[in-house]
Amino acid sequence: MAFTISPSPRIRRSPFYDATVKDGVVSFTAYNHMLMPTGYGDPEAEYDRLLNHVAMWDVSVERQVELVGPDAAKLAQILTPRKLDNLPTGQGWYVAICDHRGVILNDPILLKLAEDRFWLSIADSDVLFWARSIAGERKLDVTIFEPDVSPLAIQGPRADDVVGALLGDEALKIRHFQVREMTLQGIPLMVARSGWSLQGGFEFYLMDSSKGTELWDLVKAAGQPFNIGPGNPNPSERIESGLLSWGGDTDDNTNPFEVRMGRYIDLDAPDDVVGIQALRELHAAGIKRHQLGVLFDYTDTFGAYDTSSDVFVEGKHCGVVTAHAWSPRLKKNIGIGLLDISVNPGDKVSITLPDGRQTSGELSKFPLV
Ligand code: THG
Repeated sequence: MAFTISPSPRIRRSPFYDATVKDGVVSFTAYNHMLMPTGYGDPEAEYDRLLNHVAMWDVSVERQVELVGPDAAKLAQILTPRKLDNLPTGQGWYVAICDHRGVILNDPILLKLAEDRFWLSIADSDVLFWARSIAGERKLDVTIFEPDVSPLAIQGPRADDVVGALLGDEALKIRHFQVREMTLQGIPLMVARSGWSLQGGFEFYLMDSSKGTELWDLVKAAGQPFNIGPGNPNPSERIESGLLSWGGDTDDNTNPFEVRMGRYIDLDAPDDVVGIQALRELHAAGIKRHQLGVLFDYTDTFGAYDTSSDVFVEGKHCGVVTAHAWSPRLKKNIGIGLLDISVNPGDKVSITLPDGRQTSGELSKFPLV
């Protein structure tokens, strides 16, 4: 199958688009109405850079929803069932956004930039509409918009070397999920220690989309001594690490307790938080599904699937595998299962792959390595 994507203002390009094309991007997905690179033609090398060297990822699809004004803090709290009283300025927290049913609508990083200014660094759903409508209905005095901000992730064990070379020790003092405004040769950035892997690293939130290629080239040059190369949020590493992919691992009924986000939910959050009453009830009733890793016996390398696999124990359907990948470290196919609460780590399961093939596997806790 060979096709092109028709140009459209609905499928936006990243400020790093030209640079990623020059560096050999071979595939994209769509995320937050933008093109997002998903590969540069050598998956094993891209995984190896992330685990053993350093990788640079165009993740400008992690769009920001800015809340600014007298009621910005109030709105941030209404949107998330994690108590924000102790969130310091300059800090990010991983949060859930839930609807009135307690169903997860998004799992952003909430960054507090000032007492009256926040960014929701969102996963793939339209939080802007949700936030604006809730602010309007609750009569809050807050401005909500998508700013010109595009993250570039630098991930892997040598990320500190690259960021230190670019920005000096000031940047290396930034702690986990903290964010600080800095400039790199006149390019305005928010610099954070974060990223969608457990290999460590930074995200540079570029605040001027006209400087995408310039920033990409500076990071690439500083990373040369450390074997930097292009990559993307890595499906194998994120399944090994058990990082949630909203919209892939979740469905239209998934609540935070089912997908290991219970530790980010405060049941004593204020009563005006959207979904808090439902979350209290869901918590009291107990979950019926939970998320576990799946280690497949099938050893041919998986391709990517765009649908889930069905999982059975002794002939009985007990859930689905929502994401599949080859793990070069484990030399196994691995997956993320959303499974009946009755099944447990160590259980043997039968699996029907999306293409109909039958295989078997074993369930595991996260992380898988
Ligand atoms: N960075 C930024 N924005 C983002 C993402 C990101 N927006 C979309 C998406 N990723 C949001 N989802 C997640 C999911 C998991 C994590 C970060 C963002 C994550 N989780 C760790 C864990 O679960 O172990 C640590 C959580 C914590 O320390 O609180 O890192 O990647 N800018």
